[in-house]
Amino acid sequence: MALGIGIVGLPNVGKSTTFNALTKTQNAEVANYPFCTIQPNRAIVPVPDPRLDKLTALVKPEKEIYATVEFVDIAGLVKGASQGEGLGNQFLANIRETAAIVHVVRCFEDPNVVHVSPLPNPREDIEVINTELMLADLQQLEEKIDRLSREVKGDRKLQAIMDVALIVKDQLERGLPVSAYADMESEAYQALNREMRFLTGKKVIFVANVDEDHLVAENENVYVREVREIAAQHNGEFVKLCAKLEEDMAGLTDDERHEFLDSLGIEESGLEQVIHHGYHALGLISFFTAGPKEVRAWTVRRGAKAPEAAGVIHTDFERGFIRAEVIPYETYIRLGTESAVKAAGEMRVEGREYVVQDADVMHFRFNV
Ligand SMILES: Nc1nc2c(ncn2[C@@H]2O[C@H](COP(=O)(O)OP(=O)(O)OP(=O)(O)O)[C@@H](O)[C@H]2O)c(=O)[nH]1
Ligand SMILES: [Mg+2]
Repeated sequence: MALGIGIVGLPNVGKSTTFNALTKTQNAEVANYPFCTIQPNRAIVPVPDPRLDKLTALVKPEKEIYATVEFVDIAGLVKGASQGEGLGNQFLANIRETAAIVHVVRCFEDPNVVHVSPLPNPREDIEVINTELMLADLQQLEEKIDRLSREVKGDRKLQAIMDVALIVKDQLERGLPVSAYADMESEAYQALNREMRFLTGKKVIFVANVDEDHLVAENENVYVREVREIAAQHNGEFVKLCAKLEEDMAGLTDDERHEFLDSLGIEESGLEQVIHHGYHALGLISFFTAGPKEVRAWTVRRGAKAPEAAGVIHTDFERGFIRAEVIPYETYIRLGTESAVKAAGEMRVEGREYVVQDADVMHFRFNV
């Protein structure tokens, strides 16, 4: 299962350019007029992970398999989208399925690119999108509350869900996103969200799309600063990138790309940052499996115990879980091979209560 991230923003802010760069393909038509994206574009992309590469270099398997993220690129949203204005509304359903949102904000000035307003105005732009997302959530929730108010008479257990629904509705009416709800871990909220898939309940990664000149830290423009501030206020992640540049880099080899980034004084490409912030926002970590056939990265919740991690690979592994053999990543790299780790007595045998650590190299014993 790939982790899903939906890309939202006003028209012509660089969503499809970012999407194309992310997917290293050219399948989302990029054009200088609003509403260029008509059908949602989806792509599943590998999560770059230098640790996995290092492990692969040691193990020399037949295949190296990265964890994956699915990106969904939709048409730009405009004021009134939740009421059917523009083309955005019909695509919001595609965003509901995703786990997190990338909110692309225009921070570049280019008289040649048609835009809703002549100059970027991140605060206003973000506001427009957030309002539309909240209105879409509110609309859907009102219908749900109608249904619930009937159903709750026959099933008192639904009252807890109804209570949450009413609090969230009140919040939305006051202009607060669903994510402002205090107890998102509660069973009632989770049950409600499983059905509603609230747009404004998702983690957000704000992406400031700048032009080349403003990419380096010394030369940061006011727009970027504003997005960074707003991201912090919203408890969101923040990434600065130049979509155009990312797209150009998509054609380069890994080595060429790193050389290029070095010359700009940047460590990680904007796209790698988007993916990593996505992982972070969602509280996800990777663990690895390593054998002669394949070295592979898997995705699991931070805090997950060994049987849950086993279940990511196969449900049988979880059902019949006996134990996990674990080599911490650093140990593997230090000693170089699994047999060296075993010989040094550093391979650990862990049970059901073991909490998986980021980059653990794992092997599961099971019996079904
Ligand atoms: N100068 C400059 N132009 C950019 C940048 N990013 C995107 N553009 C241009 O802006 C225009 C729109 O880009 P898209 O990626 O299609 O925008 P979008 O957000 O997907 O637009 P819709 O799908 O219509 O909502 C294209 O002409 C891009 O080349 C950038 O960083 N700098
Ligand atoms: Mg587009």
